[in-house]
Amino acid sequence: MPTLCKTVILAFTMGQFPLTLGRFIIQKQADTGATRELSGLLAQIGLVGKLIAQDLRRAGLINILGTTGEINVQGETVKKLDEIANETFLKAFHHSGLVCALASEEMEKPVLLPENWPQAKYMLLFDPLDGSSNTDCNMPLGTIFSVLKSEHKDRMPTEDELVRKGTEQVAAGYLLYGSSTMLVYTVGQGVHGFTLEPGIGEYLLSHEQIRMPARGKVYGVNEGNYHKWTTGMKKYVDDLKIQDKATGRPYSVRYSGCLVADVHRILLGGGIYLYPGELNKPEGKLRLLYEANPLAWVVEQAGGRASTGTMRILDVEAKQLHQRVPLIIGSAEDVRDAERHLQGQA
Ligand code: AHM
Ligand code: MG
Repeated sequence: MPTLCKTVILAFTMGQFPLTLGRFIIQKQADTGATRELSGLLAQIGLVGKLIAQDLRRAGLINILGTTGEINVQGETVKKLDEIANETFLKAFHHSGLVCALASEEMEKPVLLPENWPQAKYMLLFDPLDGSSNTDCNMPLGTIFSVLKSEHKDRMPTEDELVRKGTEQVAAGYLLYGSSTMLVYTVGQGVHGFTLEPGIGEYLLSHEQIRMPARGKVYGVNEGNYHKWTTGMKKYVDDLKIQDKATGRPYSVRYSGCLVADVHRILLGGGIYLYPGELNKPEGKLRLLYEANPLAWVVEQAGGRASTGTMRILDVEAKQLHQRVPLIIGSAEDVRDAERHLQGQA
């Protein structure tokens, strides 16, 4: 029996009919005060996710692995799939009537879309392909997105107006391309996860109102950077390896090289992910506007915590589009422990 039939029959026998992303968004529109445009925007991100997932599934067969030979604005090697995923976003949102500006990890400057103005007041920031070192070895990848709303009724936003604090987001989330494709998002009233049912090409609600455990048993960090860390950071990770009195075991390491996959694991099962500032690079590696902010909001909405080590991520003053920030994110108690160590209090 095809898997789809099994999914639907299982849902029926449990007295439910599977809820699609589209249906769920419309149902929630009234409760959350989301506008029709925001609902349309989220649905369009779902479509982009399906297109990227399709490319990733075939990547090893159609010569789209490897690099383009270019270096992006971050000084990083551009993978062919980075460029393809970015193009997919651009095509999906040009002339969509859904957003008036786009900004991405792969583009030095935002793209303004006057053709969508004044209908579209939203602005979309995204990392089209997170964890792109994983492309060539069939490991998980992600997409991260953050949505802002222009305050001006009478004019298009300027490029600078995309550079805003995390607390100003109106929607945020990610797509995870793993053993299945998932879309997880928040509009500020909890976090919901949808799994793509490949048989019908629909996202079905699989994780409603996700809540994170207050403490977990795993940590994710690139420990190859140990010698670059501050004393507090080294001590924190050293302490995680000591047998815990309550559980009788140390924390386990789980690090995939894909922020989305590592945060998703923690969102569901608890734990902590760290990309800290380093002695010679206190700003860390990850980007504030389209990596840290959206994931921080998702995690907070699920009861977790996201910090630079000294302050809440969502309160960090945004000064530049591609600004970097240290990121300590996960279960609230684990993040508080890390903060104590990083502030030299442990
Ligand atoms: P990317 O957006 O260029 O892929 O960079 C972000 C990635 C994260 O997904 C991941 O957690 C981290 O960078 C891995 O970095 P490192 O290879 O230094 O551990
Ligand atoms: Mg990334």
